[in-house]
Amino acid sequence: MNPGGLDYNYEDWTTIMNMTAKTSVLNLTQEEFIYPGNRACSGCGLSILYRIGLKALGRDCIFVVPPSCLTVMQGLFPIAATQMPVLNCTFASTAAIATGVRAAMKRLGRDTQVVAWAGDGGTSDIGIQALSGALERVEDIIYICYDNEAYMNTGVQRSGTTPQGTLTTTTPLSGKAEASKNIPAIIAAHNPAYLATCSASYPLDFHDKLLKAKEIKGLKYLHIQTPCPPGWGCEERMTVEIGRTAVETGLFDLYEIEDGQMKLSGPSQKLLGKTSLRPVREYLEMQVRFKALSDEQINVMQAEIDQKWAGYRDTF
Ligand SMILES: Cc1ncc(C[n+]2csc(CCOP(=O)(O)OP(=O)(O)O)c2C)c(N)n1
Ligand code: SF4
Ligand SMILES: [Mg+2]
Repeated sequence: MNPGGLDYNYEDWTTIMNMTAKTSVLNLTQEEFIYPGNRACSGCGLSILYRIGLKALGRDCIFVVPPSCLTVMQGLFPIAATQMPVLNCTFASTAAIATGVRAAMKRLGRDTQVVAWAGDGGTSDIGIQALSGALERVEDIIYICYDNEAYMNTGVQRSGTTPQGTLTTTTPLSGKAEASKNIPAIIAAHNPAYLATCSASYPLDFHDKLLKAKEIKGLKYLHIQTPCPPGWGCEERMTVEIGRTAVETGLFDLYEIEDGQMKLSGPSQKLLGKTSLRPVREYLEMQVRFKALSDEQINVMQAEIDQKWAGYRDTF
């Protein structure tokens, strides 16, 4: 008899869990692919998804990573945190190097997954040309962009994905003047084999999207929102709450695009049944970086979200 009074053995249990479509804490592998201890800040959203993402990717994979907080978290050989091979590259070459490594694996007759994992600066600004080329050539790689919405590793400078009005060290007075780039939309315009957005607050959603990506040929792009306490101006314990609030206010949407068809996923799809969402002000007030936003700017932001969701309700 198992604890809880359920009368089946471990093998039965494993079979039942493997039959469920989604990963849960009950059937997520306990195997770890990073060693305990790394140099990420406490509360780092990236570190949540890195640990869980590696569980989905498994051991037969090689990472290609440009300069970023991820390179710091991974550390340097021989005290590297990741148990799989990591190739550090220059910003501009990430997708090109991933292309080359994948070609080399194929030449050796190996099906090793090649995973480019870059920050928003490394993707939306400096690495976008190589990524666009790899998308156009339909390279068989996974590309993950973790979006902490600034150049965090070098001290919170504004990037292409930094939201309008955000305080950063290069936009210190009234916040970033320009609108942010919608990188998933730019990637979607390339018709990738698979595109998904994910959040550090929903790690198992990311896990299962990676499992799916592994089975698809062509370029798979995952855009993951990863709150960053020092860069966003919040307490470490707020990371998951802030990520969840971004989704529940309808600001950051979780979705997949396959064969050109967009589908809202789990937590975002549930919002379709609601007549009104949590106000975006709740998300903004949790973070010091939004302190320069005026009421007028917040109202504009809210109106844009409302319009987007009115469109979703008509479409889905
Ligand atoms: C060509 C080049 N320019 C600048 C740098 C300095 N640099 C290292 S990490 C980094 C920030 C990268 O930002 P992002 O890609 O968003 O990753 P994050 O630091 O936020 O994790 C910068 C500018 C560099 N290494 N190479
Ligand atoms: S600065 Fe931000 S992204 Fe970088 S390790 Fe710290 S919490 Fe993570
Ligand atoms: Mg960044």
